[in-house]
Amino acid sequence: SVAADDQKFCLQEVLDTFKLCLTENKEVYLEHYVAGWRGLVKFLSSLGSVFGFISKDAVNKIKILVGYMEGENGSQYVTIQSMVKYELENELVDLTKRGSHPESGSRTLLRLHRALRWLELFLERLRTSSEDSKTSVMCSESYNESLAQHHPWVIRKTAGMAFCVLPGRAAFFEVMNVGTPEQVVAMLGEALPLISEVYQITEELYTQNNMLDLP
Ligand code: 1PW
Repeated sequence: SVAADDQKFCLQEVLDTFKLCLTENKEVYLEHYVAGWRGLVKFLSSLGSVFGFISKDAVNKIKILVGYMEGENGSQYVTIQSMVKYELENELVDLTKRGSHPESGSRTLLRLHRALRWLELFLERLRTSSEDSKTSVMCSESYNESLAQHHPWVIRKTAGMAFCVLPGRAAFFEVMNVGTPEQVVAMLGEALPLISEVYQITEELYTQNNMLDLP
């Protein structure tokens, strides 16, 4: 049961891992970024099985990145910055169309990066929502403003159906396991600037290297 589970889910812990992401000179540790995503996936699965298809892709992408981190060139995969530099210098990235490197770390991380923007927008809506706000509406608005632009029709359709069965705001706050709604709002207020900073730094890196549209 959930109560017997010693690693009972708490969204605070997940968002805290994003705090660990930034190095002194504002690079992003891949290890903690991936750990943050592991937690988010756990959170998604606690929302119900309909989110299985969403988590499945994220899990797959996490696996790809961990494979590189634990692989023979793992020392190049310490930060997102070092990963991108290494993969570009060694021509390990398909830049314009799919070729011999369909699962580069750089293109894999870009997918999670785009999804992180969705999360940021969604949590911000949740933070500022009122008691009668609908999670399904907040979720689909955030999605349409961000990730949806990168998804084909079939995925947009499926995601839309999953949003419809999201638990209501009160149940949602409970699943987060942070405390009262006021405490959730406070926690989100602390966590969001961190997620936002990680997002911005990654976005800048990909912009500078002209890599926002990796196939
Ligand atoms: C309640 C808040 C939840 C925030 C977590 C967000 C997880 C988003 C994952 C969406 C995945 C939808 C299904 C997968 C689609 C893939 O095709 C797509 N992946 C992503 C992460 O957008 C693109 O990856 P691909 O096909 O180019 O390897």
